[in-house]
Amino acid sequence: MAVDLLLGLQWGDEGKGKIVDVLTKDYDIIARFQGGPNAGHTLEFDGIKHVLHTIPSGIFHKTAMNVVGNGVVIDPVIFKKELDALGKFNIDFKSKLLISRKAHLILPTHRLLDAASEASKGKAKIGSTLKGIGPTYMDKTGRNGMRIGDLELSDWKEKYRTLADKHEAMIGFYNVDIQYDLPELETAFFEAVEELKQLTFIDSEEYLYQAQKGGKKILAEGAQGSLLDIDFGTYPFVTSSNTTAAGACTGLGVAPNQIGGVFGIFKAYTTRVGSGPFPTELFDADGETMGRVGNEFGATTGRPRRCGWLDLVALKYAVRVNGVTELMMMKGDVLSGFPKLKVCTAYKYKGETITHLPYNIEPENVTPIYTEMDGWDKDLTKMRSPEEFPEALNNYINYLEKELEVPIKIVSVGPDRTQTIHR
Ligand code: 2SA
Ligand code: MG
Repeated sequence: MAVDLLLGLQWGDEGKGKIVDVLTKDYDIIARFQGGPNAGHTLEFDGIKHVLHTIPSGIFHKTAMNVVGNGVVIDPVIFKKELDALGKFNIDFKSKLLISRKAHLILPTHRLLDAASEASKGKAKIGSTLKGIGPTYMDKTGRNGMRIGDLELSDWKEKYRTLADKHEAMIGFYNVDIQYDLPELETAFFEAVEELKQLTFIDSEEYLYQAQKGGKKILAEGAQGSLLDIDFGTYPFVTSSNTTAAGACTGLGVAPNQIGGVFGIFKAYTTRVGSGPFPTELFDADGETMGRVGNEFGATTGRPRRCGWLDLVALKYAVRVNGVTELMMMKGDVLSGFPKLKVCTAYKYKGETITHLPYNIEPENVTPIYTEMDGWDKDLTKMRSPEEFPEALNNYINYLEKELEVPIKIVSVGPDRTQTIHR
């Protein structure tokens, strides 16, 4: 059985959590392969909204196993909070959640380093979620990190102390005013580690290999989006992991020839949270409407998300980098009521019209060129089949399919599980 992938094609918040939750009934295992508590995956069903950060979005289903892969970075303190929230809903996470020994640990000092780095950059800051993501991946690639498997060793606290002391010295180098009480942070950390140790640690690449060989269906769940990829995103305004399809191979130990479907999720418009270039960003009433109707606030930090029209130049790039085989369009319902919709089909770049994503997409280098389409005013949120779609929505979908050369198989018309239409 091949491993299917589900990935965000924009700057994150496309609705991956919702779709994984919807698809889980068809899978035996859901596996996260990168990112960590910077992610905010929102799921809604039975009138309740759940937000997951590190735990895979298959956790609410009875039978599916959920694997936190080696490519993920884990903050025990946030993880414990997630577990506590699941406990309140009587979710038996102990038997359904497995953690890779090779996943890296976010220490309290990683969070402090993230804050110090951001403070030192002033206006040029990345706009990170301040969860310690960058410093933790730096320690991973710098070969200094601590992994989940270390917690099984008797000397892990010494290893912790050495690394945390080094971090403290580094914080000093930034020369910024960061207030913190490390002993207090460490008390919470050590407590949370004890809770984490109650869970099952595994060699996840071996587990997934055997599962796959035994005919189990596996879905890899991406976090953030393709334009935040450390290599292919809008560097340096990116996250510190590979959010694109290749990241699933390195973040789970799945071989490239074992990848099956690549499901790419995008919003019918575009959002971005944090700093960095965003060619189709709107600063007018239309952008404000998208943010308000779409309830565009960071699921982890609560920050308002920047909003703009759909950018086909960027979307085509993401479709190619990931090898997307099926598309899923989210939040079409938010566009109801716009008389005209714009889609960016090319950029004006250094006096030329180009249709690929160039190295520099800052506003001074790139001006979007739009195609205008008719909007629709019908409320989509109660619709349950494509036959009910207004003609203008069908035109929008058909146009995107033709441009992207990939079928749009799911259209989501609201946050709830039931508001998911298969085509
Ligand atoms: P980081 O924290 O080092 O990964 O931040 C680096 C950049 O990546 C962006 N980023 C995100 N963008 C969208 N959604 C994310 N998750 C949360 C959500 C974000 C939130 O689901 O809403 O609540 O603010 C996410 N995580 C990281 C980040 O904004 C930086 O631009
Ligand atoms: Mg999110």
